[in-house]
Amino acid sequence: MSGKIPKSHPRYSSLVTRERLVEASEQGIVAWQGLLAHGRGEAFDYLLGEESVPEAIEAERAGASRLLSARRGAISVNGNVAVLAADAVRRLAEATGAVVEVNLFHRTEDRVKKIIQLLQETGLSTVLGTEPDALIPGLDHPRSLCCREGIYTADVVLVPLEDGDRAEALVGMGKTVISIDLNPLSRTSKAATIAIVDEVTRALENMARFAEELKDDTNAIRRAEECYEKRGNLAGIMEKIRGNLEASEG
Ligand code: PTJ
Repeated sequence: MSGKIPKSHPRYSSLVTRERLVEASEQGIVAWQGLLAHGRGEAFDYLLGEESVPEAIEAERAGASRLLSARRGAISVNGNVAVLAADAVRRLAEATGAVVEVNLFHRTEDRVKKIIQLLQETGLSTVLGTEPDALIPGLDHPRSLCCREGIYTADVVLVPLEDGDRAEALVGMGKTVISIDLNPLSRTSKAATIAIVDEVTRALENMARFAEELKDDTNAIRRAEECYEKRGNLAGIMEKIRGNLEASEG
């Protein structure tokens, strides 16, 4: 399908990404609702200049460092994340030792299996999610289902493209929550301990690179964690959006 999009199109890569997500919905990997979520993300990405702004890079370095210093790290993966960034998830998991767990809002067992297969095709040997044996307290939808070996006992959880109430519930369990969400105003960004406002493919690739670079440098890991201050970081992101809007007014 993406072969039909001319390479000369000014929005080529964005259109190819959309086609991949549409194909993955037809294959039962991405939820239909995931297409709507992607459109919302694209709008915020546009406002941010479709690049990883310095505030995002700083949060990505802090997030990768926090996963490296975790007692038990977990990376939660849904349909959109698997299609957009499976290989970066593998690299990040390998560099940090975090476990990968499929956790879905629109959960069906068929989707869980397909997403695990997609992740395993990158070379990831263990992916949790098919046999949840614990519940996140306070949630009455399928995202509460999780694995004791994974998200349930992790002290640090990375939640890309999340719905806000699970992020809040995980923080309520005393966990450090790292979110990736292009909407700086979302409940997820507000609830997270470290809120990365960046496109998920870029964000996970940057995090994987930072984790690979920093993994043996405990001083650099500590410095990256200490440098991050959420309120100032999100204020910088809002400033960037404001500046881009003002610049476009001419
Ligand atoms: O695969 P499932 O069943 O778990 O469903 C996944 C979705 C994404 C459908 C589900 O979690 C959902 O409905 O999420 P929301 O509540 O729509 O929130 C998704 C958030 O992710 C929104 O704030 C979007 O702005 C943001 N977002 C969408 N695409 C991207 C993104 N952020 C970063 N990168 C993206 N590519």
